[in-house]
Amino acid sequence: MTLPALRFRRLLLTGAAGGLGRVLRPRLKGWCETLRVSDIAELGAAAAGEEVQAADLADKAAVLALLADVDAVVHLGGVSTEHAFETILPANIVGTYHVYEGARRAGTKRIVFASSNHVTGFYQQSETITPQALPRPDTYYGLSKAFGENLAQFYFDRYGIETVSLRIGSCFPAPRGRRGLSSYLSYDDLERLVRAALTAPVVGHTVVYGASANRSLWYDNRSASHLGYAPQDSSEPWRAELEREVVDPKDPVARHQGGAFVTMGPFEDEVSPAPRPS
Ligand code: NAI
Ligand code: 15L
Repeated sequence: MTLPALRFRRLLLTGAAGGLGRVLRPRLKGWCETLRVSDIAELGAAAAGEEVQAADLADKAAVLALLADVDAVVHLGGVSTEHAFETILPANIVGTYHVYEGARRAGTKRIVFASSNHVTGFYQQSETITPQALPRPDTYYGLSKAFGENLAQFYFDRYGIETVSLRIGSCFPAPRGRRGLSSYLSYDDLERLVRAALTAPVVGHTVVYGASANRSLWYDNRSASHLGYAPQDSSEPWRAELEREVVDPKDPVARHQGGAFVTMGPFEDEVSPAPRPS
């Protein structure tokens, strides 16, 4: 893949120990002089051109220190599936606020925020939606991502910090289940999307769905065409296999874009801390 010209002095990648963080960590390195990687989970040793800086997103002082001298952020860190509100709150809501406050104080110009398709998970799979559709979060997790998007809008309107909020579909090595025929995002298309989000000249606060060029898409991304994101992969190679999966069309999991998330929880009695990647 052709990389953009080197543009950044220091890029920060949060959630660098997670599934997508591990995919992006080596790919982002070529786009900056220094890549600062952060997580609460083990990150391993710093490679050439890297700085490793552990931080709990809920710890304000640690996150403010994380943003020092950072030009742009790829913010992936946080709880990435449904949990009790008490688990989501510190990592995703308070934590994302800390990232934006750190960016404001450090003069950081742009943030690429890993939002989620679960901001709009209660739309039907029969509907095609745009990033401007009214949010219909399917979980506390989806609500926390809607908050992050609102935070991004506020920090742009008030302080001029630009954000691209990526409503990522399902980004794994291969689609998982029939729903993945529509929601699948390949790792290479994720890289293309993040590169476009970081390098498009003017983005204000742009919301875009993160999916590959799947034949059966639920998303109309035309309002984000200024990003220049052009997916090159699709879920088509898995179609025959995934279409063998039997689904009950009356099942809410099969009817809604959010899939299984629409029936998850509640997890009131959960006492465990934020999950770690396996
Ligand atoms: P992941 O769960 O593998 O990685 C998230 C990382 O955040 C983990 O390494 C975890 O240790 C870290 N983290 C959690 N709480 C933290 C805290 N309090 N302080 C610091 N770090 C903390 O998730 P994945 O799949 O890599 O996703 C990355 C981001 O993209 C997440 O924000 C997720 O919500 C979002 N996303 C991912 C999708 C996917 O298909 N993989 C789809 C939609 C959104
Ligand atoms: C997400 O937001 C999650 O982070 C990811 O683990 C998947 O569940 C994905 O959505 C999905 O909808 O497939």
